[in-house]
Amino acid sequence: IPRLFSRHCSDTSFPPAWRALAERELSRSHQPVHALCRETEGGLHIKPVYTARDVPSAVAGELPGVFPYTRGPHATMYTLRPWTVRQYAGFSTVEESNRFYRSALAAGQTGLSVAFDLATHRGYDSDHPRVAGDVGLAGVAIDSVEDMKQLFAGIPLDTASVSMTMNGAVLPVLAMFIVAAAEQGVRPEQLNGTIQNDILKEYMVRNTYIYPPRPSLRIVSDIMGYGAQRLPRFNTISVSGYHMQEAGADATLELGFTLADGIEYLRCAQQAGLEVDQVAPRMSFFFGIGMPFYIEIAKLRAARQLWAQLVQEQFAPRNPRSLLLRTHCQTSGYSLTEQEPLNNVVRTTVEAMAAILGGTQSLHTNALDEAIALPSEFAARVARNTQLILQNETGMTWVADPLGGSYFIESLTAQLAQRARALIDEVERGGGMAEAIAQGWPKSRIEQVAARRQARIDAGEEVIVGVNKFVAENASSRETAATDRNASGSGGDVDVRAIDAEAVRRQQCARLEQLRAARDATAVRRALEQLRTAARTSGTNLLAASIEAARLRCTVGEISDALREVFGEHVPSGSVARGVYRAQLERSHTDAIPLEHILQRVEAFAQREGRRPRLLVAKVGQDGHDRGAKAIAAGFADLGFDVDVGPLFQTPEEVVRQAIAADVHVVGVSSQAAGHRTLVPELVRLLRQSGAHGVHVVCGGVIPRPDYDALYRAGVCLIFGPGTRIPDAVCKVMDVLEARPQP
Ligand code: 2CP
Repeated sequence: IPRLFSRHCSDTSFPPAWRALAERELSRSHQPVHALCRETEGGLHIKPVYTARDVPSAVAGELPGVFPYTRGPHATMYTLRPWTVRQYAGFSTVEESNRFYRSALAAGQTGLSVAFDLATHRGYDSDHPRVAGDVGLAGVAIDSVEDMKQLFAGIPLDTASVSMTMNGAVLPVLAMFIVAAAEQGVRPEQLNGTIQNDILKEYMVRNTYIYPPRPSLRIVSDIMGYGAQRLPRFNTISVSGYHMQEAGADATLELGFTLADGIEYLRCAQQAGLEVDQVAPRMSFFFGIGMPFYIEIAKLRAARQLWAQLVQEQFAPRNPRSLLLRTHCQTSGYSLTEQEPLNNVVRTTVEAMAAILGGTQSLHTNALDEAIALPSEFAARVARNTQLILQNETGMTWVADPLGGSYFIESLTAQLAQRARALIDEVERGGGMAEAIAQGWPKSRIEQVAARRQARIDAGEEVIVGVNKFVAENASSRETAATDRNASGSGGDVDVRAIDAEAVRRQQCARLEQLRAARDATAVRRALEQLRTAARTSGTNLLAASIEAARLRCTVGEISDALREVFGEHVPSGSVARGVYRAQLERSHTDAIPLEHILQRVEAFAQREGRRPRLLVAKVGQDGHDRGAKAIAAGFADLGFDVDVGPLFQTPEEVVRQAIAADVHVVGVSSQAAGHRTLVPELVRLLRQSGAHGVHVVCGGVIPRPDYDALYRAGVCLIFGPGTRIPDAVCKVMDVLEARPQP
C-alpha cells in the first residue's frame, strides 16, 4: 500500500504521549508524524497507531453469532466446525475431473467446486464451431446429463457439498445436476451446495453472460423460487465480488457493489412474489482476498455487518437467518506472478490467513502456477495443503473472531463499512444496481482503478517482489520476442498441466452423436418447445422446464438455444479508461519510465507514416477475462497509439475482418484461458491468407512458456507474459514497427 501524506491525520489523531515519542524517533529524518499516515488507492486512511478512542462504542457489546454479525455468522465459528476446504477445479473430460475430485476428497478436501469450460459457460455444445478452441480447457466440458452423471460417479450427492460456478448457462447446468442426482437416487431436497447464478457481475466484469439483463434476472429469480420450494439445503446464488477485485476493484468498490447486487436480487425475488425469508437464508456470497492483509480481514467483517443492517432496514425479515452473510473466499489470482512461482505459495498463504481471520465459511487457495497455466497435480496439492496446514497445525480454529476488539481492525472495519455504505447509497439513489450496470458507471469506475494501479506497478510505486523490485538475477526479460526466445524465464521452471483439447473435443463430439442417436427425438422437440413457451410466459418456472428437458437428454446447447430464440443475446459495449494511466504515471514522477521518450517515438512514427500506430486489442474464443486486455488498451492509448478494442468472444475470422477494416498495424491477442494454442495460429494464417502480410500479431496473458515456440513458429512476433510493464511492451512493439520497410 503506497504511503501517502494523509490530510486526515490531524493533531488530535494520536495520544499526546505516543506523539511525543514518535516525534523524537522521527527527529533524525526530519519528518512530521503525519508522514507515517497512509491513504490507500481506495481512499482508506491508515494511521501508524490506534487506541480505544478509534473504536466505535457499539463494538464493545458485539458477539459472534449476534446481530449485526460483524464477528461471524455463528456463535462458535471454527471452534465447532472449521471452514470448508473447497478447491475450485475442473478440466478436460468428466472422467479426468471425476478422478481429480475423488483424489482431492481422499486427500482432505471437504467440499467440491466445479469449474466448467468456457463453451459450457456460454451455452454451446462441444461440437459448435464457435468453441473449437475452448472445449475442456479452463474447466470441464459438459454437454448433457450423461456427462454430469459421469462427473459425480462414485460421489454421493446427498452428502457431498458441491458448488458450481455457472451463470450464463445456469439453467441447463443446474437442471442437469438435479437430474444426475435424481438418477443417483438423491432427491432435490437432499442436495447440499451452491450455484453461482450471479448474472449482474457478469455484465460488469466476468463476461460469461448469454442473454440480456432483463430475462437473465428472471432466470435468477426463477432459480431462487424453485430453490425455495424444492432445494432447502442448497444455496441458490453466490453473490460475487471476487471477479470485481480481479478486474481491479479496491475493497470499497468490491464490497459496495457486491452488497448492492445482493439487494437487487432480493428485490427481484420480491417482485417475483417471493418472501425475503424464503430466499435470503439461502443466499451466499463470494469475495476475493488479495494482499492488503488487514483490509481484507476488515472487509469480511464489514460485509457481514452491512448486509445484516441493509436487509434489516429494507426487508425487515422475520427469520434471523435472512440477515446472515455467509461467504466463500478465494485468494487472488491477480496477485500471483509468473516470475519465481514459488513466491506465490507465500502470497496465497498470507491471503488465506486473511480470509480465515475475517471469518470465511469456505475457502479456495490458488495454486502456485496459476499465473502460468492450469494448476498441475503438484501445485494443486500444495494449494490444498496450505489450507490443511492452517486448519490443523496453527491453532487458527481455536477462537471465534480472534481479532475482535483490536483497535485497528475494528476501526478499519467501521471505515470500510462507512465507505461501502456511501457507495451503496449512491447506487440506490440512481435506481439500484441493475440500472447502474445499464449506465455502465460501476464497470468504468473499476476500470479506472485498474488502470491507475497498473501505472503504479509499472512505475514501481507499488512493489511486487520479483517483478518490479528484487528481481532474480537469472530472470529473463518479461517480454520475449521471436529473436530472443531461447531465454528461459523463471516462469518456465515449473511443470505445467497441458490438456489435449483436440482429443477432449473429439470425445465430446462422439458422445453427443451417441446421445442424439439414442434419445427420443420427439420428446426432445416437445421439451424444447415447452421451454420456449415457458420463456415467453411469465409465471412458468424456467428451472422446472429445464429439468424436464435435461431429463429427456436435451443438451446444454439445445436448451440455451431455445432460450436464445426467445430472449436474444446480450451485446456488450466496449470501453477504455483513457487518460487515467498516463495521469498516474505523470503523478509518480518515476525515472524508471522514459515517458517523454516513448511519446516522442510514437509521435515520430505518426509523422513518418501519416498516422499513429494502430493496435487492435482482440479476445478470441469464449474467454471473457478482459482485465489484461483493458489495461493494455488503456496504456497503449495513453502512450500515443490509436487503439481499437474488439468485442469479446470473437472467432479468428471475425478478428481478421476487423483488423483489415480498421487497417491496423498490430493485432494484440489477450489470452487467459489456453485458447491461444489453436486460435492464434489460425488467426495468423487467416491474416496472411487475406493478404494482410504487414499486420503483426502479438500475444499476452497466461501463456505457458512451452507454448511460446509454437506461437512464434505460427508467426506471432512478440509474447508478453504476466508482469510486463506496458511502456516496455510499447517499446518492443515500436521496435517491430520501426524495423518495417518505410512506406
Ligand atoms: C458451520 N455450520 C455451523 C457452524 N459452522 N453451525 C453451527 N455452528 C457453527 N460454528 C453449519 C452451517 O450452518 C451449515 O449448515 C453447515 O454447517 C455447513 O457450513 P457452511 O458454513 O454453510 O459451509 P458450506 O456448506 O461450505 O457453504 C459455504 C457457503 C457456500 C459460502 C455458504 O455458498 C459455498 O460453499 N460457496 C462456495 C462457492 C464457490 O465454490 N465458488 C467458487 C467460485 P446449514 O446449511 O444447515 O445452515 S470459483 C471462482 C472462479 C474464479 C470463478 O468464478 O470464475
